Amino acid sequence: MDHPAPIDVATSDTDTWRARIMAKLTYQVGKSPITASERDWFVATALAVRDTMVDRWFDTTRSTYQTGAKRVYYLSLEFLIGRLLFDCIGNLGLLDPVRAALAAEGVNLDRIKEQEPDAALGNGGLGRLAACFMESMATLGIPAHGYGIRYEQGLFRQVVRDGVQEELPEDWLRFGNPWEFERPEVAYPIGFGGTVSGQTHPDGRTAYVWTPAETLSAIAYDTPVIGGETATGAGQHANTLRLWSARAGEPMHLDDFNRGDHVGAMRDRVRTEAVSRVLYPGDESDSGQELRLRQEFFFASASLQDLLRRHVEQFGNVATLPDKAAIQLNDTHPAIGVAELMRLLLDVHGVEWNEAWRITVATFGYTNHTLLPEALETWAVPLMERLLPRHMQIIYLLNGRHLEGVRISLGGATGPAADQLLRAASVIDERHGRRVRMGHLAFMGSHSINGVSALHTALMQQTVFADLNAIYPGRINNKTNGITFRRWLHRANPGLTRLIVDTIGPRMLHDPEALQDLRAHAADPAFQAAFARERQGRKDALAALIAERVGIAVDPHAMFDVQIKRIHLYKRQLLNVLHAVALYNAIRAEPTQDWAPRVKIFAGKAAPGYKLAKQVIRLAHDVAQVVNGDPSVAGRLKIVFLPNYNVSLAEQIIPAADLSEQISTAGMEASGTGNMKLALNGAVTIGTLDGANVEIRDRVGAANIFIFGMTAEQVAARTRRGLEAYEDVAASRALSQALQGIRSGVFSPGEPDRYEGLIADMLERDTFLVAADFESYLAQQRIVASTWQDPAAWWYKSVMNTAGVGWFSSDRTIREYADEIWGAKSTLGTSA
Ligand code: NBG
Repeated sequence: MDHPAPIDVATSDTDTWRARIMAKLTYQVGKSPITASERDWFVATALAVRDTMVDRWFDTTRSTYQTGAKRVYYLSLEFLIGRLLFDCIGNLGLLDPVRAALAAEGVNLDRIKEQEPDAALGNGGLGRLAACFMESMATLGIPAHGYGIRYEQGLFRQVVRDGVQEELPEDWLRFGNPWEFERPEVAYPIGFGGTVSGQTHPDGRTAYVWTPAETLSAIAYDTPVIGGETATGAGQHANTLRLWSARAGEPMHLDDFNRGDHVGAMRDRVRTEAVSRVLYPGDESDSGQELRLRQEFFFASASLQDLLRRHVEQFGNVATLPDKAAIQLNDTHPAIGVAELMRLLLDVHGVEWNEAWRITVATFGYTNHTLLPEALETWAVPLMERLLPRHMQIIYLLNGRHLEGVRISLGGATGPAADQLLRAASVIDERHGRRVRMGHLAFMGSHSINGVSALHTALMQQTVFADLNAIYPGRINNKTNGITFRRWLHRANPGLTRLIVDTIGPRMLHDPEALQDLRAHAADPAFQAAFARERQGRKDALAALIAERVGIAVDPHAMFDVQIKRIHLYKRQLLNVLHAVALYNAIRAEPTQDWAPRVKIFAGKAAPGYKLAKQVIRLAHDVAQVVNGDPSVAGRLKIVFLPNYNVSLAEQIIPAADLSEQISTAGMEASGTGNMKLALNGAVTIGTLDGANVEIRDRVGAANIFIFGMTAEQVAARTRRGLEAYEDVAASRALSQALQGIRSGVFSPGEPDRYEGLIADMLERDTFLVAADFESYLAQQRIVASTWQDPAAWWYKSVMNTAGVGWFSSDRTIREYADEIWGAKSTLGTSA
């Protein structure tokens, strides 16, 4: 027998589960039920559940080998996973027996769940999307590996003291990680620096040999990713998330060690292993640090070596790589992989240049996640030459051939227009010191380049990639983002899910489009009441959490007006805070009016170096301090900032949100995914026509969403005209008053000019058009308030949102990637 008889994964027998968990507690955690802490129970439960996944995992791997199925490789510097316990138990369909087994020991599953630290290996949308995609690929039975870095420190923990964000390390591995398997034998050498030499063979071919100055090892850690419920069962397929950790190649300087200098002998180890120590905390922007480039090459190279080894072992020949492997680049972070695959094919596998390029382009796809100029990654040529000399050579050669093609397409035309096109199309940006444009490299090296919403894809074609799109037509396509409903509805909101199943049947659990059947119930008073009751339960729970975390008492029956996401000027939390100030002024001016009671809830982290974003956090706190303490608005307005936003906190806020704020400057939010999660749980959106909001409107109906503000086209026109905001401010009494209040120190009495910088930024160049959109936002917010006061109208819209967003399931998104980009097929139902 080559492995033990499989555990009966399908069992839902409580006693069996009780025995399994007890065995783990006793023999692996080494505790008795009397001394076991909640963490010990969590670990024992996780280990018992992991055993159940392992057999599925082996089955999947075996059948992928035996059927010769095509594999998907998802390369991402970020996986924002959160907790896995409910994901795994729920996807296996075992929540009830595991809950009952623990209860029999006097242990509460919902409490031990809190013991699991969030795996926060990402900053925001891009990283969370990668986690949803991994879960959907497993559910759909598409053979896939996620590849990333096993950061020892995830995204920083945010604490807010007197309104000021501070960053603390997030040591998520402190107590170990029960989900992963360390694979010390899976190790690849990763080189940096050194020299390249060419040797000309008798046949005239030149072979290049890169001799790195420094080599470290990438060690694999594997986590099984189990699929969820489908029409034919739960937990049927398991994929692998393989994360790399850096180890110093040579253990130590032996000469130093022999001389007795034991510390000196370890000196390089710390530096080398820093590569997988910490996640860069900037979202949408890159700090251009050498360590970041080292991280990118480290994980791209390890992943490519690993997948090439697997391919050659199974299929014998690299020429068939594009038939058997699809590699998706999640943003440009792994784009150096284009040059690394070329190097491996040319220098290691001896493939000739044109054939290597054919293989590369046919294998890679690239997803773009932002158009913000500061986020388009570039690396200084001297840095690249020093760190990756062979790759820089390859990039020059690629660029030379690419520009030659452009020249030919120009049909010999010369002059300023031709020069301009060549400069724009070049992989090397010559404008501010020579820099390698990673977006260009990813574009050239991929057969598919996709945006993440219809609007974003259209803008990609018109702006950043307009030239490359003309040179390589037909490569750009759209794949509107999605979210996994299993985490974001079924597990996060079980009460609402039960109500929906009781109303329209269980098909929606594996066929999200079936949610449309709810439309027939949207106007039914009895259903509305039941829907509202379920949501009220979650609002009561969130009110309790707010009291516990920040000590603010909120009315759980007030409208919960929620903006949760990274703090960024383009996302315009400032617009929302200014609305809070305007509302505060209005309530005080007319205290006897029938105001719709509101609680404004904010959560989100600012990049540590992003000063203006941190100012916005502080302003929200200052305004909250004054508003929450003013008895003249009591019962009508409260403002809450919940610190340390992460996946687990999102799971608690989203089911309790009434109003979803998606108010970015049109054209700037590539898609958004929080917008989808909130609408799915019945929040009504107030938003601009930006990112996926446009498609949400199309699906829930324009009458069931509150749209305001300039369109992307109007933003572009206005930006060309100039961005001064003095006139817009003068035209809005509410805005002028709000700004005047802030500037006169109403909210920062000890320091009236605390927000001068923030306000000057808006008045002098309102890049994000806060002032220009303010009146239109205010007008929609008034309509929101009056709708809230008409419960039948509100609940109708709310139900229509849940009913309308089935299309935003990441299962749908992944099917589109699989069919249209990867050519990968589900193996469900194919027995090995
Ligand atoms: C983000 C965009 C979001 C989008 C996610 C996922 C980055 C760099 N970009 O709008 O801002 O939803 O990517 O595609 O995180």
